[in-house]
Amino acid sequence: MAQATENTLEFIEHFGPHPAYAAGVRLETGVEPDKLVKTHCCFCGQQCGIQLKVKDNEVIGFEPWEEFPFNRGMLCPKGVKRYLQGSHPDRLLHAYQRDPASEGGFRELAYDQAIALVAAEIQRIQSTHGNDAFGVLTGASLTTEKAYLMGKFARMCLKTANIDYNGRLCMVSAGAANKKAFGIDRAANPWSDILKAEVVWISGANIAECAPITTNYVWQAREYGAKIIVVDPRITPIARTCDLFLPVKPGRDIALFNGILHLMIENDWLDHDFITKHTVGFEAVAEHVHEWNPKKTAEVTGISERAIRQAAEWWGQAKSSFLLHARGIEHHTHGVQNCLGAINMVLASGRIGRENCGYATITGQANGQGGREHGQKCDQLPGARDISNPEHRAYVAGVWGITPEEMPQAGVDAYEMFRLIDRGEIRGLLSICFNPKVSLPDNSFITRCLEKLEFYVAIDFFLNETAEHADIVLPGSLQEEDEGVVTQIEGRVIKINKAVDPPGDAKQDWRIIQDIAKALEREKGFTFSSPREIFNELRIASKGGIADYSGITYEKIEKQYGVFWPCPSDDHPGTPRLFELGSLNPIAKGSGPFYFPDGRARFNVAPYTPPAEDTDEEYPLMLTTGRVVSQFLSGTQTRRIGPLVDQYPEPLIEIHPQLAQKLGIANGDLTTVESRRGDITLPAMVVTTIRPDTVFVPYHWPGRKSINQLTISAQDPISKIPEYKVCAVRVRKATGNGS
Ligand SMILES: Nc1nc2c(c(=O)[nH]1)N[C@H]1C(S)=C(S)[C@@H](COP(=O)(O)OP(=O)(O)OC[C@H]3O[C@@H](n4cnc5c(=O)[nH]c(N)nc54)[C@H](O)[C@@H]3O)O[C@H]1N2
Ligand SMILES: Nc1nc2c(c(=O)[nH]1)N[C@H]1C(S)=C(S)[C@@H](COP(=O)(O)OP(=O)(O)OC[C@H]3O[C@@H](n4cnc5c(=O)[nH]c(N)nc54)[C@H](O)[C@@H]3O)O[C@H]1N2
Ligand code: SF4
Ligand SMILES: [Mo]
Repeated sequence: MAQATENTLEFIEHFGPHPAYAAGVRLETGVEPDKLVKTHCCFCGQQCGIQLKVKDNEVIGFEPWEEFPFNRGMLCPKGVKRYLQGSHPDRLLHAYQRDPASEGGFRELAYDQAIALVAAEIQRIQSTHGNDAFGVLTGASLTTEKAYLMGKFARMCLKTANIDYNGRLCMVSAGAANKKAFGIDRAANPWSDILKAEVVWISGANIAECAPITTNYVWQAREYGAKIIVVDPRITPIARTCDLFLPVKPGRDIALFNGILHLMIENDWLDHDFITKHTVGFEAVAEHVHEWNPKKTAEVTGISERAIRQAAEWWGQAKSSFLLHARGIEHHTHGVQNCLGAINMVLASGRIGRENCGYATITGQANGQGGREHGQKCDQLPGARDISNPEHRAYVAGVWGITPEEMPQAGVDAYEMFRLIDRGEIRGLLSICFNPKVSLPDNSFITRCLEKLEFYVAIDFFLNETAEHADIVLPGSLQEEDEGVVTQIEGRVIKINKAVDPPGDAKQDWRIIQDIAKALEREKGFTFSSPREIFNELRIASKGGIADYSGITYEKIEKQYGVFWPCPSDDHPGTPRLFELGSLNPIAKGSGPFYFPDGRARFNVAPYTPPAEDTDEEYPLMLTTGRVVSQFLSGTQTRRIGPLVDQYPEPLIEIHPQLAQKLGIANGDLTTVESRRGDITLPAMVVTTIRPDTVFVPYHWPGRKSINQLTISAQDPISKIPEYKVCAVRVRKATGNGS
């Protein structure tokens, strides 16, 4: 490793030191707090319970919150260190206006003046080019109240169709597949159903690094004797302790799911009673998977026939099971089909809707679940309603006090919005809680688009890399500076509690949005005085929808440690497990547990197609991208937390020793990876835990360290998720200083 350290240092010199090391953060040692606030972690979708230690309006540390049932006091490194971001010197305390003559390219501006400028520019652009010429990009780290308000703000105040959110890069493939198969988009089970499952199947999820508390559930299942099956091109930490590892070639998961179903049918490992009574479409799927014999499946997936047969045997014969997947199968141009393939396997087994029998996608962002339910998606209205459905439009318009005709129709997805910017159809943009310059694929295109905007306003608590292109930056709030609900990984609605006030001129995000509405003289509908008021309207707006929150209150959440939706009335306790046989749902009106008029789940034929950009002679290797445990998403927050930076300072290229040797690359060597869109030079990390035909790079860094310079902007035709998990590249040892 000596060489790795040396080369890494050389690399750091090349790119300059980390701002995180400059942070003058006050440490918690020996200070007695004024109060402890029970709340949740601000980072991933598991939303671990945590108690924040507060002294003099500053979060100075944490205590475990052992009673919170999901994590029982456990936290991962990010949760432990999150308190270090609040007092970071980069925290935005004022509004800023772009000014190339000023240091850092921005000058401070009075908050009210900034709001007035934003309103004037919105008015100018919309009156000249039409309402849709102003776009809104939002995020799923926002509380559900804020997410709801953003959807309402775009449709009712700005009257633009063009709003979408960063969950477009995250949850939409699973969401679309769940809707197609079950009629509802939520984890089917609480995580306690993992504990006694006989088989736990994990596809494309690096749970030990990305859903660390879930690892504990899986390990407990193993203690009870469960067999753990992991499918990933990399031997991730959870794969190191699994019973069967299937090293799938990136982009080939449907073939595997179809191959397993083929063997289930061949061996009659099916729940015929469940299939007959509670599903439709099995015959067509059975016919389709007929061709997916083990030989063909092995050829396409790169997994041995023996391992495929073993997996099918364990899965097929189990009495109870839980299938989990995450972005590894979803970040694909056939992400929806991948998820449908997984669901087919679950439905054929009949193991869903029962104790210890479950299925879920692993939600990513803090409010990845709640953020995808209440109307910040381009085609959606609150309660997971459909913006193109006349009844849904009429209901929500009624709650908002407008006519359905006044409500815009569906807009376009987040990536397409950039294409519209490129074509001059969108000229102004407001972004909140989104860093597309780092997180979208082929991001040199995104940078070009940002420079084309006539006007761009960003709301954040740090100046993220996208906001560096803004004309106006407004200082928003950190999670601990506001209250509201989020919905975590299991579908449990929980409450974020306020620990401190926003510092300086920083404001709670919902206040900023309402200030803009007021400056536009379109205040009607935007005069809420608290998140609770917004929540109470959201409850009504969601009533009767699939994501029905109408029976949830802040008090009920506190009393029950969260409430699982749907919760359609005040006396309803919530619904931890969906699809229980004998249960009814609002759509089925008496006939069955799935969310369709006939109460039955749908099998869907999931045909295999290769990735959008397959390998060839010129670009013979596959690049896949993802995460490391100590960094979060585009890194805006975690790259400012010194101890997390120390844990994994720079992106590294994971490469197998066989490939490294062939290319003359040693561990730590600066190495160049090149795709048709761009190149990157980083130190190599030679590991035996990756397929020799694949390289992996984490994506949490900006600029020349951003792997999204190389990724492809091809999207799934249904969900519009980008294909982050596979594109074609070539790899070589870097020449000169690596630039
Ligand atoms: N530490 C940390 N935790 C996080 C986050 C973070 O940024 N950092 N982000 C949160 C968010 S928003 C999300 S979406 C989740 C993401 O959680 P995960 O989806 O678990 O994380 P990823 O690293 O994106 O990808 C998961 C795995 O997919 C594998 N993979 C790549 N291609 C394929 C393929 O074709 N098939 C299969 N089967 N596997 C493949 C990768 O090798 C990787 O191990 O994590 C959440 N938690
Ligand atoms: N190559 C590659 N790219 C990927 C992925 C991958 O696996 N590979 N994964 C994709 C996935 S799954 C995701 S989810 C996206 C995430 O991509 P982004 O959403 O762009 O990443 P974030 O870092 O969450 O950016 C959110 C911004 O919101 C700010 N923020 C956080 N909370 C709040 C809040 O409460 N209020 C306000 N005002 N601001 C807030 C943060 O400071 C940050 O600047 O990245 C995607 N990009
Ligand atoms: S990042 Fe996720 S696993 Fe880690 S403490 Fe926060 S919520 Fe828990
Ligand atoms: Mo995500």
